[in-house]
Amino acid sequence: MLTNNKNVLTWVDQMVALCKPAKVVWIDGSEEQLNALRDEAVSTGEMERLNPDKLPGCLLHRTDPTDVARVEDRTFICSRTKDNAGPTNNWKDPKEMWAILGPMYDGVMAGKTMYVIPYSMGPIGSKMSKVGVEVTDSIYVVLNMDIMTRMGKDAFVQLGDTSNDFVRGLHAKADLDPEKRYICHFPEENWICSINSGYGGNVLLGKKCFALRIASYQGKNEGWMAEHMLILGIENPQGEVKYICAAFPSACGKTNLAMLIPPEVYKKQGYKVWTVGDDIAWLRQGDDGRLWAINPENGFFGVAPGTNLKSNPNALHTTERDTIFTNVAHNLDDNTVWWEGLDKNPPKHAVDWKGNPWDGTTSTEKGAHPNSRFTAPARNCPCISKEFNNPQGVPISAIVFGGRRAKTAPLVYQAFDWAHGVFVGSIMASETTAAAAGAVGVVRRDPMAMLPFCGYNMGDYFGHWLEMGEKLGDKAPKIFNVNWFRTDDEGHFIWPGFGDNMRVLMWILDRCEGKADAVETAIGYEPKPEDINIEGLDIDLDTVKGLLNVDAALWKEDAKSIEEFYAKFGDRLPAKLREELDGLKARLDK
Ligand code: OXD
Ligand code: MN
Repeated sequence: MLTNNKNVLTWVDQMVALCKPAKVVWIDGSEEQLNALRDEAVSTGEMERLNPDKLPGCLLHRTDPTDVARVEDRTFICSRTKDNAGPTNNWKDPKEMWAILGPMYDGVMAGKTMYVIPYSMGPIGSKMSKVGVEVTDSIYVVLNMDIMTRMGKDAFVQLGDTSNDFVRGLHAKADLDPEKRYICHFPEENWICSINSGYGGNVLLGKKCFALRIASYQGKNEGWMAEHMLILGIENPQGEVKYICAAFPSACGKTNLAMLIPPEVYKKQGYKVWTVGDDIAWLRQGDDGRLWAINPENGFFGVAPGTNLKSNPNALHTTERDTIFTNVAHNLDDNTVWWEGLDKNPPKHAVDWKGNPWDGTTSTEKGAHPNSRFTAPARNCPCISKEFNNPQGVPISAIVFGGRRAKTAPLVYQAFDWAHGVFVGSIMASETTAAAAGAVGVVRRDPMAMLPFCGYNMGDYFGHWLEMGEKLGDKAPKIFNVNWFRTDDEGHFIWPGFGDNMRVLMWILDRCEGKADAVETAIGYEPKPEDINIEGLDIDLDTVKGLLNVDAALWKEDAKSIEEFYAKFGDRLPAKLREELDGLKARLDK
């Protein structure tokens, strides 16, 4: 036992009585204990040790082929009333859900070991951090939680001996039956239950389940925000660093933006970019009135395919040691890993993500699953911010929303004020691409990129955003929207993206500091085209003008779709947002 906290001890006793494991192991976080677990996982075949010279400390794992991604249709918010979960979440009455889950957990760990994982989301010692305890029957979970959180006995020190403010997480792999897979959240009880999955997003309960779904609810009650946002710092040649938070729907390049390499024009002047986080931000008003952010995580759970020396060299270097790879291809020639988009040399002698022999030089099948992952410690990242462990977090100058729009949204625009910025975030959307099944060009609304992650009624969530703005007053960060994905008539991306996105972030920071002018349009403030630095790029001023073009007809169409989307929320939609929509329509008509 690593704690005297009776709330923890009682709960763990209850979980032992329910799951009936043969053995209980408390995870203290020591290297000794972790090494023994690594050895055990390797000896049972759960994991494979990779080349110790090329990938020291790295392990490979394959999940069940039916268990490779988050399962939104099996994810539930079990608040006491359906209204509290809102129209965008699956809801079940907590009692009904327990009636389903209870029998499934009963004896589920018979003959197995239960690992009790104490962990802190956020730096130990920070007032912004929160503690969770996850019990699981999976060593893979323990080893991933070690990378993704501050795991071990210090988390119990952070919790203290009497507090009951910890998130309970119960995970059992059971028999991985997709029909019986449940990812359930009980926000009013501080509880998460996950069963029949071994895939990261469903079982590393500190991440999406706690740090977004439960934490968003806690944040609303406690006056702070848990957001699906990266945090990055831009250091100018004088050594001053300004921080930006940015929210994008899944698979829009958050990790790449968080770790971007400045283009030559900025590099030569001495600008640097620092990563604080790539997925989640917890934001709180500081004593100085400004908004401060921490990254509650301690590592990166990134998508491997497409990560390469051009798209994201920093991510690639981050994965060179002490990393867990999941569902990538295993190169047997040198016992390393490979994925589509890593390089042009797929291995000949390999094992694919399903565990079958695979010849990358001839096979038409993919070697790595499109959602294969690396779990890598933040400390490995060459551009990790020196404020990463700062218990105060970092002060935020700008909040950036973005989506994937072929024509509608311009490269960048600024909201008129905070409330308008909340409107801009609430209408965030992406168009489906040919890469996904289903119709192309269908608009999916994903407000603040939180659609799958908001743990309560999203109408109330918008209300909470508006309240935060009132609290922050003139100290509030400025809010922007970006779109890297405008296409020409042949469907090619016009903007180069990747590191060059910094050119847009620079205008954003200049706006925050009152150094750049803007043009007022119906949708917000836009840059003057000449204020986007295109030195060294293959595009000219006319192209920038095109990227900034606002097509009123398209926006009027969009306003109709926003109207429909808003209708879902009924009277839980703050009146202010309806006013913002009316304001947009009136401006478009002018
Ligand atoms: C993620 C996601 O895995 O947003 O970060 O889906
Ligand atoms: Mn994410």
